[in-house]
Amino acid sequence: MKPAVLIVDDDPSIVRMLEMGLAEDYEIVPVFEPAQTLSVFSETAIDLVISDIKMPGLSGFDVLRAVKAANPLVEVILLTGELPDRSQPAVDALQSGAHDYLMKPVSIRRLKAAIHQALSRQQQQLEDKRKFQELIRQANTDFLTGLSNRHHFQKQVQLEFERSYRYERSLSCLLLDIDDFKKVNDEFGHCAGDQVLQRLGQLLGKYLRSSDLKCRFGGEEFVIILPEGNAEVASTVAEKMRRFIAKEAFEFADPPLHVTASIGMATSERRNFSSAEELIRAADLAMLQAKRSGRNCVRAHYPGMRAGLQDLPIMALRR
Ligand code: GH3
Ligand code: MG
Ligand code: MG
Repeated sequence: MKPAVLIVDDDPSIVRMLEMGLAEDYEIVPVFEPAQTLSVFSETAIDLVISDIKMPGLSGFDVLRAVKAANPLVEVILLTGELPDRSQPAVDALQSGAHDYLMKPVSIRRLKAAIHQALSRQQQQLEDKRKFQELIRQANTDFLTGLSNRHHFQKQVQLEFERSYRYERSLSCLLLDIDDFKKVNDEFGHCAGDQVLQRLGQLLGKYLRSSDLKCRFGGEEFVIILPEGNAEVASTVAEKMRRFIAKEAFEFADPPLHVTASIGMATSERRNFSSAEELIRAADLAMLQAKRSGRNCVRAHYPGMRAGLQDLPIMALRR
């Protein structure tokens, strides 16, 4: 597909002349009425703009500013026929962010070279942007499960917690720990264990809402934040998760292996927790309670729970 080039000049003969010279290589969008430039630009996918500087009602600099505000990656080449001071308009144009500045009469060869260079620069910038976004994605993602890693999650959960705290909205946290996972590794090998973690990550991605935060918190632990989720919602989601995990069959074993998970949940409402860390800690305590209750079950945190567990050291509960 040819790149789309918008050409605007109040002199129709110039627009026609440039269109003829460039039509072989580019999809030309001619604008004869400068006032229509911005509406045409916003309604059409344009890769590059060529604009006269001096036009009635709208200058080339106005076009440049509007184009860059709408999409900084679209390059603009300015043209002018004025000659009183040859260098000043060029300096102004380039300082304002134009890719290039050409004097009339325009040489088509020179213009083609400028367009080629502008589009190459645009491609390079797009590629840099894509690589940068990919790096950010990788830095935020757990490579095995594709969920948020702990570092990224910590930032996300702060924001969600602050929002819920400020507006006194509910927010629930589920902490899920796979039961007897060490045995899976011991019996079927570490790669099989990795497959289990990977599949559970996919299941969480599939069954939970995109607005829920999903994180691989540690080795075989996952944490989920349900924004706007009250205790009832949390309990429904946790039970649904517990069931779909237990149902999943892992075919690397014969007969297929089933794993289970213990889930702890805690709900922040009416400012009962003062930080995200406290909320997660409460869900962790509830998860340990689920382990104590025989595993493969869901337990909710309640205000006195910490005291109830004090007689047993946490490490002992974790086995
Ligand atoms: P519990 O029911 O009490 O949670 O028992 P558990 O065996 O699941 O818990 P434990 O904490 O004793 O063992 C966790 C195991 O998870 C040990 C560790 O080797 C394994 N693990 C942690 N991270 C990974 C990983 O990335 N891949 C694999 N395959 N195993 C992992
Ligand atoms: Mg664990
Ligand atoms: Mg475990």
